[in-house]
Amino acid sequence: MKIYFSGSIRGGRDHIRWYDFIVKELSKYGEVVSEFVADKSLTSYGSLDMTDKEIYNRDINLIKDSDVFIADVTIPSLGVGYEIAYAEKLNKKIFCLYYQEEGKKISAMISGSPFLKVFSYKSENEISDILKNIFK
Ligand code: 6IA
Repeated sequence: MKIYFSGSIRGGRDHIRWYDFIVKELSKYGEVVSEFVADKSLTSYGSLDMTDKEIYNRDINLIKDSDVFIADVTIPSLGVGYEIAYAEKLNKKIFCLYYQEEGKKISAMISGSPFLKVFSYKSENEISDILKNIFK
């Protein structure tokens, strides 16, 4: 089982501790092919020795090759939104997770889409339960 995990990079890295936890949990169910999203050394400014074209091509190929697509959509990110739409066009199974905060709502294009399953969480335990349900 190949899992593509998508999370904000240039959109902002404030949520990285959650990405790290999600990637660790996902590794129980398959190979996470985009572990770099949770890489603490990857700041929004950059640390990778790749051009944007190389990043784009590599990530699109990884999405094409994956069986499941999971995104954390808490932090709005153009790249994450683009990848979700791309995965949708490839008919991938897509699950979006977000941290539920009082007074904040995620984009209607995510929560209103019939092609995505969306889950909110407030704790690591809730993330574990959501993923257990997805992969059961
Ligand atoms: O617009 P964003 O940068 O927030 O988009 C984040 C999404 O795009 C992630 O889910 C990744 O799959 C993909 N992505 C964007 N940038 C990169 C990247 N390096 N490496 C891998 N995937 C990426 C950016 C390096 C840069 C900070 C030097």
